[in-house]
Amino acid sequence: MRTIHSRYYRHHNPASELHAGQLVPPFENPQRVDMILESLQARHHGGVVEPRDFGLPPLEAVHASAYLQFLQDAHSEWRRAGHVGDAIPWFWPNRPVERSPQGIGAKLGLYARAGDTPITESSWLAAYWSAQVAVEGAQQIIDGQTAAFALCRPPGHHASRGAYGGYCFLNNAAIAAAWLRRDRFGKVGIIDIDFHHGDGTQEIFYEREDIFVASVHGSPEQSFPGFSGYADECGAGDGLGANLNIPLPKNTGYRDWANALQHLLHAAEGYGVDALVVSLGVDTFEDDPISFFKLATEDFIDIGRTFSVFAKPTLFVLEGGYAMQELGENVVNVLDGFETNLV
Ligand code: Q9C
Ligand code: ZN
Repeated sequence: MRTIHSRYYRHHNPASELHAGQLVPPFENPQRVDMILESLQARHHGGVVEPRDFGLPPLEAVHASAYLQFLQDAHSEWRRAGHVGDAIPWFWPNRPVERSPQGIGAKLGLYARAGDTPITESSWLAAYWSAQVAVEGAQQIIDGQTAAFALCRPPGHHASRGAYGGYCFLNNAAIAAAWLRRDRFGKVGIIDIDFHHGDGTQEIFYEREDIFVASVHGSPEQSFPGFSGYADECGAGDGLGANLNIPLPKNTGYRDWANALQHLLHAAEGYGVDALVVSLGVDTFEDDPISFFKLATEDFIDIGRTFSVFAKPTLFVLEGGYAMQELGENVVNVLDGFETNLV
């Protein structure tokens, strides 16, 4: 399958990340994409193309315009306030906000859902093109490709309609799903297999019946984001029954994890989805530095195979995965598992 990729991924490159009370080198860094590109090339994948520029409309279908404006202005406001380096939030309202804040400090607290995602001078550029990569992938599915891989960076599934965090600014998978839905497909499914609960994606589509969202992830009692991802979150209003969560405990291995994925796909089938967006995180890997599942490198081949058996137009959208040494192999294993089953 074809890979869509933008060279602007390098433009989000923060100096450090707030992790367990320390500023450490970011887990989510440009080298991740380098590793994946290297494996794609080594294993002769179906070519890498740059996205077209679809502009702001696909982003505005999913995100609030005040939020998009904030992302574009945040770092210059940070500098105008006399701050140096990357913009990192340090206080939060933690209550309903009655008036829009004017200072950059308060704005960061209003729009950030976590302190782990610095905003640099060119983060917007990288996030914008990451989203365009996802839209281009969706467009290729609309134009008749059976599968495509959107090599997005920064990732997206923690970004909600009006908030960033968990390394995410724009919800690439949600933007792609909304694009697929608008242009051609009646019901779109998002299957999120990143280790972390896709809280942003869940929130964006929680009341919509035309986009089915399902996620398997580390249990909220034990892992980020911690405020959502419980099994009783089933959607609301028109979207009741269109959201499905399977949280799993520490040290879950492939057998249990794969059963959960089967369950998600079975539910998506029952719901009648006619295209799939896969939020593809490989931070379920046993040696991932910030996660606690026990999937092995070979298991990712079987994951790809499982999606190919589902036999719907499928867009893979990259999310997390931080074990640098095996990252490329794990990701390409999913794509290979998907493709080898087709022959
Ligand atoms: N102390 C994705 O995989 N960071 N995001 C918290 C842990 C949260 C992961 C740091 C991890 C977010 C796309
Ligand atoms: Zn993750």
